[in-house]
Amino acid sequence: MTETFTDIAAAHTRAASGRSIAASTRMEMWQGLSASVVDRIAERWQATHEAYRAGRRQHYFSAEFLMGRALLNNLLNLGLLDDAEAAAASFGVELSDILEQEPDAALGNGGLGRLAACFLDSCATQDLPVVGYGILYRYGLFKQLFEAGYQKEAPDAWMEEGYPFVIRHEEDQRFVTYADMTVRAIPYDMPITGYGTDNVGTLRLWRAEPMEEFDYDAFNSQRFTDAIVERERTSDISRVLYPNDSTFEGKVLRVRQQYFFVSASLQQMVDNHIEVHGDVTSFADYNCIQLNDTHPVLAIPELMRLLMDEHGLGWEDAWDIVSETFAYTNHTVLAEALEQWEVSIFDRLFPRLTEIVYEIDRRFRQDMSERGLDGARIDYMAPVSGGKVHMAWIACYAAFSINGVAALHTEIIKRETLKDWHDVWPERFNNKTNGVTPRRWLNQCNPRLARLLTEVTGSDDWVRDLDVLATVADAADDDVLAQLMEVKHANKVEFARWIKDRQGITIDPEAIFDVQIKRLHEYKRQLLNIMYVLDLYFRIKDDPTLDVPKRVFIFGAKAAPGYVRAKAIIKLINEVARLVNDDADVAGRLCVVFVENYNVSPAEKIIPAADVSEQISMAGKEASGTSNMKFMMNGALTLGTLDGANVEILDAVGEDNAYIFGATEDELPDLRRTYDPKQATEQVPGLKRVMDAFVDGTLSDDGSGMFHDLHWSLLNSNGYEPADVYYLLGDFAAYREARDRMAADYADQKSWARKCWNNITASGRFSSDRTIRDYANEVWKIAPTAI
Ligand code: NBY
Repeated sequence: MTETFTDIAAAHTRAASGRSIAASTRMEMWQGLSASVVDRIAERWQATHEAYRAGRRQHYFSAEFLMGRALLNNLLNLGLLDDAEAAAASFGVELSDILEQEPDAALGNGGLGRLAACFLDSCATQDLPVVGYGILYRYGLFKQLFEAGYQKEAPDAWMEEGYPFVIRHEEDQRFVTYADMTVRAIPYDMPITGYGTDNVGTLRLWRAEPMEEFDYDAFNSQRFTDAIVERERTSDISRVLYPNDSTFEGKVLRVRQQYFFVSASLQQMVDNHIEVHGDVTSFADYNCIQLNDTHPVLAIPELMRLLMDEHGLGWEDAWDIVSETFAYTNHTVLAEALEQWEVSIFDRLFPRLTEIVYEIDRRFRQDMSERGLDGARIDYMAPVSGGKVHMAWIACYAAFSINGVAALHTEIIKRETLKDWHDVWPERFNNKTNGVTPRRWLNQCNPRLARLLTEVTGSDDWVRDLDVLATVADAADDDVLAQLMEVKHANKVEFARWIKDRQGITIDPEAIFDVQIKRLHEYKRQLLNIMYVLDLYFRIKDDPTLDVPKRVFIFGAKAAPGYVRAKAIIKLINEVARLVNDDADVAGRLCVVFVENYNVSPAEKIIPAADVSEQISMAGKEASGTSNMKFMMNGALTLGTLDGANVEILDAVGEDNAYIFGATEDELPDLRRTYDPKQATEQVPGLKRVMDAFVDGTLSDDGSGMFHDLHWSLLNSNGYEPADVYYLLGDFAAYREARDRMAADYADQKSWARKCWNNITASGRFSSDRTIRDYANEVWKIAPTAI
């Protein structure tokens, strides 16, 4: 008798609960179904390991992987959704209720970490021999709570109730040595299934543990607590994800984390290579490493150390291998984000690596002076200068490929951020515009639209090849457009129910859903967004007969816990929400919703319901953006500046299908020269009223002064930065014009629907499958290897 999926799921559920199915919780059912999925793929996972072992392979090093939930994604990839529905039905519960039990694996901050997750999905789906390496943080990105409108942080103990999707591999442990301690690195592997393939990829996450279970001598002497404390010091390394997404923080524990996962991963890679190919000399022929920003750049000196100290190579031979192994991706042009570690920290933690870094520095300086660079420039570019180790400079020197994440961003790093390197090695630079996986961000999160697309294109081929959608760009007759609007409406109804359940807020699905979801940062300009809302509110108060369409303004954003001004903006949005939502004069016309604890799973509910995608960063600051792509795929129209990948979205859809406003990156320097925010405040109608509301008691910051600070920063220079660094007041009028026009256009539902369709069908180039194909062909030089 063959066992059905239901039998297997029931067995695993009973194993998880130790009780009957009837007495098992939905959480235990989630455990049972998840274990059944792992059971189902184990043989293929093993076969994939073996298929990739001897060939050329790619290794994606990232301090962050923002995976979100795994169960539904795996069920869809494996074609097990119906089986899972049947299992849930036999348990007497809804599958959706079981799925809602799953915590998000939030091992990342935002775009950078989520990009890594989309990339793994695309690698698996395209049978590419790629493994991701990172850290199994015990605490993921903090949980956000609102108290009186303020953000509060709570720990996210996401694995506490057990997590079947990571498998511990004790036998593959490595030791990582610091000057003051040696720790065990234990790998936990997460299977990465692809859509429509038998291959199963791997994400390897390392966890730090003490060398021995207990220091028994200390334990049995008078030093009981010392022994416990020592154990904790070790486990600290993988304890928590640092919650900064845009500013460098030179904490010792952070650099320990970085060294921890790159050292363990490299040791394993070198060991594997020797096992298969005999010795290290051919390492770079078979291995390539992509560095996701500078967080894993310690891998460069660490690989030097391993090749020289552990495997007997001389400097030149080791450097030849290193300089053919690494490729580096830059994700930001913000100066405050660039990692620069105090030499003294390096010296204290890993003296041998410090020696190696100094030798890289010495040779770099010599190399550059032979090329005729002047002393000042050499000193600026040097790996070590001013008592700091410059991680980006080490990356640029050692890597054979340096890429930005959108066309505009790549041009900016070539021209400014990394100009000196581009002058010396222009051939190293290339662009890889980001993408997002259409499995999670369309097929999975928007089943209604997925059905429509399958119907119109005649098959579900688009799930693996999003370019297929372009073939039906002109196929939208009135019937298809009507169906598209029905899909959107149904998604909005569903979102309205979700937010009602979650936060008790009632919203009207007939209104325009206008959404900005991303980390809270001044450059992303959530403040500009809420200033528009305030202005619109005052306009309606002034003239209740004003003919404006109903609007729901949706925000989702976490602020780094130490980013005081970002937290002030959260408080401000919440206060505007209170003002607007409590005012009977605008009831039914305006509503502001701040989705608490924004994360991958909430994004999957919000994006399919969105009409308007707010992508309003100051031009030149957002490297790419990826939510812009998710919205486009789901039929929301972009309201944005010419920044990051918005430029390419505009290029893909044409200007009739996007709402673009504001100063461009090349205009800003000139505009800035004469820019006077005080004058703008006086001259732009309505702007002063909005600014005054920050400080005249209309909005309360409970006497903290934080709204005064926001007001002040828009109008005054602090000596380091100009007033209104991010040009909110300069772009306000253009933003309002575009946003008003967009809202008015919404009234013509058929023409709006056609724009949505044009966005969806033009989104093929923003599939991460395309991005990954470009990396695989142009940088990694790897080929699909189906099992
Ligand atoms: O990377 C983001 C960019 O802002 C966005 O434009 C781009 O689309 C995305 C993917 O390329 N950068 C980002 O998310 N950065 C971080 O999350 C981050 C995290 C940690 C640190 C710095 C940045 N850190 O220094 O610890």
